Amino acid sequence: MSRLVVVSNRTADPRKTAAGGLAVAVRESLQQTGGLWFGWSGKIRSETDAAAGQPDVRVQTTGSVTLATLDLDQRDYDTYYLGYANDVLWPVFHYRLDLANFDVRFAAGYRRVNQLFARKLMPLLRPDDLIWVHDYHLIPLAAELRAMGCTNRIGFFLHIPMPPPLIMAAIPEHEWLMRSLFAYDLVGFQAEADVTHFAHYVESEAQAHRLEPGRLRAFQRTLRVGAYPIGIDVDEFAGLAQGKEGREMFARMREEYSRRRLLIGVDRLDYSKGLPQRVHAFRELLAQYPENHNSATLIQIASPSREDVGAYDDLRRQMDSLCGEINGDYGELDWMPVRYIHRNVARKRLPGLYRASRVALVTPLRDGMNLVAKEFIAAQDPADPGMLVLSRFAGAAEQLTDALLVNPYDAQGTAQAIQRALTMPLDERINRHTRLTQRIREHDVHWWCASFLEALEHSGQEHDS
Ligand code: ADQ
Repeated sequence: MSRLVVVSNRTADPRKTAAGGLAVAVRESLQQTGGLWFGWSGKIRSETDAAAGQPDVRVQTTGSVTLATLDLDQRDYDTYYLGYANDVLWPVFHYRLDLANFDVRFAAGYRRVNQLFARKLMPLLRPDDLIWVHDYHLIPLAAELRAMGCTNRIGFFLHIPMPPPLIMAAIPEHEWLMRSLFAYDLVGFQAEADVTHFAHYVESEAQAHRLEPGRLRAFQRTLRVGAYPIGIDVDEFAGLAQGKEGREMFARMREEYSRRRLLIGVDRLDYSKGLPQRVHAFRELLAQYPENHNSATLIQIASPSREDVGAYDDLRRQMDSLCGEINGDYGELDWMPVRYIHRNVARKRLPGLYRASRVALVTPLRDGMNLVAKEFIAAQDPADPGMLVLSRFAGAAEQLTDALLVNPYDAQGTAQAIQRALTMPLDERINRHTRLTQRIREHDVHWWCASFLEALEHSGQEHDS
C-alpha cells in the first residue's frame, strides 16, 4: 500500500486532541495508514535566520507519523498567509467581495510560498507516495510539484465553499488558480453545490467538457472531481459526552440553568459564521415570543481567530456591543439573555455543553461544511434530544435535511424556527434525531478519508500536455 503524504498549511502534534476540523480529519487519515505530514510550523523566522538563506525542514517521527515542518519569514507570513489566504481567498470563497483586499504583492507571496513548499517537499517524496493536499492555502502546490518533475498521484480537498463563477472571477488571478487545480488527479469538495460551481466555472471560462459524471476535461488535462462531505468520528464524540469532563459539564450546566432553556452556539469568531445575524435573530425571538423572557438563554462561545486580520477586530467590537445591548434591554437581575464568551472551550467539555442545550444555532452565512452541527447531533441523549437550527448556506445542510433549515439573513424567519425548535414535541425530536444520526454515521470521518483516498488511488491523470 502506498504511503500517505498529507500537506496542509499548518501541522499539529498527531498525539494531541486537535481542536480544528482539518486537524481532526488529518490526524484521522494519517493514523489509519501512517505517513508524512508536511506544513508550516506556525513559527516566524528571525531576520538573521532569514538572511542566512532557505529555511530548513524539521523532521520528527512519533509512532507511525512523521511530521515535517518549516518556518516562514515575516514577509511570507504577511503576504501568503495574512494577505492572499486570509484577505483574498477566504473572503471571496465565502462570497464576501466587500472584505477582500486584492494586492499583487499578496499573490506573489502566495506563489512564492507554494514554490517553497514544493521545493522542500520534493526530496522527501517516494515514487509511490499518495499525496493529499488540503485547502485554499495550497491550490497551486501540485502545479509547482509537477513543474519540478513530480509524477505521484496528488489529490486536493477544499474545506471551504467553492463560489459561483462570477464571484470567483473577481480574483485577479482566478484563471491561474483554477488552471492550477488541473495539475491534481482528484479535486474534492464538501458539497454537490461546490462541484456544480467549479464545473460551471471551467465550462464558462475554460471551455471544459464534462466527460462521464465526475470527470472534467480542460487545459489539455482530465480531472476527476467529486463531493466528499467531511464528517466527524461519531463514536469518539459520543464517547466524550460520557467521559468524566463531558458528564461534569453536563451536570453543571443542567444545575446552573435548571429553570432556563439553553441555546448554544460554538464557532470561531469569523464573519462567515453569521454571529451578529444570530444575535439579531435571538433578539427577534425575545421580541416575538415573550414567553421566552426569563427563560431562553443563548450561550455563544466564539474562539479567538485570526486576530491580526482587520475584519476580525470589527466583528469582535460588533459582537460586544450587540450582546451588551440585548442584555441591557431584556436582562433581569437574575437572568441574562446572552452569555457571550470569547474563548475556546476544551474539546472534552464540549459534548456536555451540547447535551445540556435544547437547541443549537449553527447559522453561518456560508460554510464549507460545519462540524459543530454534526458534533451537536452526536452528543445528544437519543431519548430526549436537542434540536438543530441550521443555515441552509452551510455545506452540512445538503445532508442534514432533518434539521430546521433557515436563511440566516432573515432574522424573523430564523426566530420562528428557533421557537419551533424550543417547542417541538418529544416524538418529533426523536424522529428527526434518529434520521440525523443515521446521516452523520453514514458519512463519518472514516468514510470521508477512505472514500477520498480510494478515489485518488484509482484516478490516473492523463498527462498529455
Ligand atoms: P472551521 O471554519 O474551523 O473549519 P468547523 O467545521 O465548524 O469550522 O470546525 C470547527 C471545529 O473547531 C469543530 O470541531 C468545533 O468543535 C471546534 N470549535 C469551534 N469553535 C470552538 C470553540 N469556541 N471552542 C472549542 N472548539 C471550537 C473549516 C471550514 C468548515 C469545515 C471544516 C472541516 O470552514 O466549513 O467544516 O474546515 O472541513
